[in-house]
Amino acid sequence: MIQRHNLRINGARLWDSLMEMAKIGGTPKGGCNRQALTGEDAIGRALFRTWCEKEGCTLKVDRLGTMFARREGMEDLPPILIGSHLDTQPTGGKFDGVLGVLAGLELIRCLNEAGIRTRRPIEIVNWTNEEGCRFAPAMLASAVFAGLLDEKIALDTRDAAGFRLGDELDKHGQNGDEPVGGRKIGAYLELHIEQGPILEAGGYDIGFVTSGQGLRWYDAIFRGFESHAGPTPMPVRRDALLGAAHFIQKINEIGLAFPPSAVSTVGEMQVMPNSRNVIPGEVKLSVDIRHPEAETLAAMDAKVRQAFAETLVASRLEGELMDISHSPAVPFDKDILGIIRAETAALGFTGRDIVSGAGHDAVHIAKIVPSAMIFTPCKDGVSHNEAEDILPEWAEAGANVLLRTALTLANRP
Ligand code: HGY
Ligand code: MN
Ligand code: MN
Repeated sequence: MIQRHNLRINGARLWDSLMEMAKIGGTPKGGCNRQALTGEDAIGRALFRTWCEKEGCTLKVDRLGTMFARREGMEDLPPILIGSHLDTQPTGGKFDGVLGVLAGLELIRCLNEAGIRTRRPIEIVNWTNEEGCRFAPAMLASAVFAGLLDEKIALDTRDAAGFRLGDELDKHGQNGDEPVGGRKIGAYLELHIEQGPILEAGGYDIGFVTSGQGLRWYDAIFRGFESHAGPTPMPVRRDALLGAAHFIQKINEIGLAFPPSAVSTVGEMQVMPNSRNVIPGEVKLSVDIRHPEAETLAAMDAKVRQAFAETLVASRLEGELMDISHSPAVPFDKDILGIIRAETAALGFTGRDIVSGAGHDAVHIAKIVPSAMIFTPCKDGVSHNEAEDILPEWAEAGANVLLRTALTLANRP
């Protein structure tokens, strides 16, 4: 039997699996459109299931469709969960989320080849609806698993076309009967691309993710008065889109007001009736603000509410500002971080501490289970873009650190 310290993942096999999965929902520009609980997502899930069952894993699926591929341990102890998400943005990349799920699968393949049995069971997880682009909020299933979001609210969430998440689970045969959460877990590990420029720019192989930054999502609705673009005099107009434009400018100013870490984004907007010769009567848009510190995020939140109120008055509009989600900043487990740092050094890789700018399922799971994340660099820091790309050696390095960290955790009493 190969000794633990000589164990390495098969980088070529991991890369092949990543490229195979990337074909599902593949876009002409080389990205992926495999949005949560679409037909493409169902095909990707089926491929993941086939690969896991080929490795002798038993698949459990919970009521929100999250998949757990279990490899039994020698003792019936709470499992080590390793995973991320297979769903993508509409113009997503090949690696966001997918790297973490398939590196977990590669870890199982590697243990099977080496004939290594761990004390604890290991489960590879594919969390449903991490991205939040189709069904808000993001990290929806892991939030319910962690007891942070009500399961029924999650199932009743609708996408922009009005499709209900629970119905989409049924339609694509993705609903399971396992309870969502409520069971003991030993630890959670998530390998993910950084989705920012720091590691590549610094020439680091690995990111030691110390915490996930806090984020708040809102929906804002502005209501004015639809009328003819020709005869309606400018002074009497109540133009919802003009008010929204002022608000978007204010949201950007809030992101700039707390340098260097604050960020703010308006990513979605629907204009009604969206006709070129009708003054827009209603506009609905999304707001995403983030910061690593709770008190600064709170200050940004207050400014969002103030900007909204001021916009309604200045533009003579009505409207609502709705809270969609609040994921507080969360520190990851220091003990596991220590193992990640040690294994990185033992493998001869370089690494540095980093705060996650993006949200991840680990951010929610860390609230109930000792959790940690491992980052790999990504080219030019680009993600949530079809050009997202990594080097195979980055994937291999990250997966080897994941393997050895998982082995340590899975052999603890
Ligand atoms: O929004 C995020 O940070 C993640 O990609 N869901
Ligand atoms: Mn992700
Ligand atoms: Mn993402």
